[in-house]
Amino acid sequence: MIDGKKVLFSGMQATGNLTLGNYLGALKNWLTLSDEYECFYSVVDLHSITVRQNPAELRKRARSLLTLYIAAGLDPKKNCIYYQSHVSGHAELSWILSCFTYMGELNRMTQFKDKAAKHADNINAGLFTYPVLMAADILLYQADVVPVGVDQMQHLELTRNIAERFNNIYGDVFTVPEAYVGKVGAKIMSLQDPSRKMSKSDENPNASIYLMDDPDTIMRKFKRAVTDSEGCIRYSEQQPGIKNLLDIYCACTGKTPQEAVKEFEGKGYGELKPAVGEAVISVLRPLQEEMKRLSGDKAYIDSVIKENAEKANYYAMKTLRKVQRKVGFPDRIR
Ligand code: ATP
Ligand code: LTN
Repeated sequence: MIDGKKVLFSGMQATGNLTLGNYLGALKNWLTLSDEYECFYSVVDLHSITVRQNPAELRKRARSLLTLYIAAGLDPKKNCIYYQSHVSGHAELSWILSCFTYMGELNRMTQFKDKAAKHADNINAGLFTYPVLMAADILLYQADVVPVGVDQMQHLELTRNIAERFNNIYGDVFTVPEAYVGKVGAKIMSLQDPSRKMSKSDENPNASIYLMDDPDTIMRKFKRAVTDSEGCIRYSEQQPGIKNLLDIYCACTGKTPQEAVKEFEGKGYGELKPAVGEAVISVLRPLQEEMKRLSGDKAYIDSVIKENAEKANYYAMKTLRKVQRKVGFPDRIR
């Protein structure tokens, strides 16, 4: 609890260009939760280097992601928006927690298996212990709730297990967090292969809508989206391509799948696809305009970075000092 409010933590990696999946699965929920909770939204750059990065590129993307959080509507006066690398407590707590995490647990993580297969030439220890760092992110702020897409549920479950294990040994140190997965848009699929999630690291640019895509590109990608030969519009697992388009449509318009199916009754894919495109374009337009405006305001963004890193450090240190005492590290002499 901070000032009588429950705490929320979430983060995104500054790797690749953000997709509509990131927006609908994560960012959009962050906005609706931001009044109710004391929020920490991090650009998790420590996580990014688990795969090889170009330094200049990473710095640029990290800044643009931080700006995007604000452009999406998160007020940095109310929400703590900061770079993970500016708060050393993340790495310090991660080390401690890694001594309370079993190899067997990490071996089961599907994201590690996927990423290891994708980056077979660089299966580093950081990629393996990535979920421990994520647990540290969350537990450092004593977060009650963590909004994520469904793909992160396994990491959240591990975080809870680590927190409970630690608490069982040392008493009530950590708040055990709950995941928050939004009802719509929790898993947006690739436009080219609806059996895979839309991912910013997909090599095929037509598979994903990027948040900065212009309206023509968005429309073109939807028109090319892979569907099926059934020809009718139903919300069913048997038609994953159409279901995905309806999910996107609903997440952007606030309609329910039933309402959407009714709206397109008797219509063909040729009508559904541009309607989805239009819905996405209207959601992204204000975001893109705000992004352009904020990117030009260097002094403002710099001030957000500085002030919020201080705020994050304050809360992070409070937890870290407590944990260090509990495990038996010597007190500092002042
Ligand atoms: P990559 O595919 O490169 O591993 P990513 O697109 O999954 O990256 P992350 O930074 O790992 O992006 O995820 C940021 C947030 O967006 C997470 O909460 C994740 O659950 C959510 N998210 C990512 N992709 C989707 C998707 N297709 N649908 C819904 N939510 C998603
Ligand atoms: N692992 C997450 C990003 C992430 C995160 C977090 C999300 C790192 N730390 C803490 C929520 C809370 C991902 O790959 N999407």
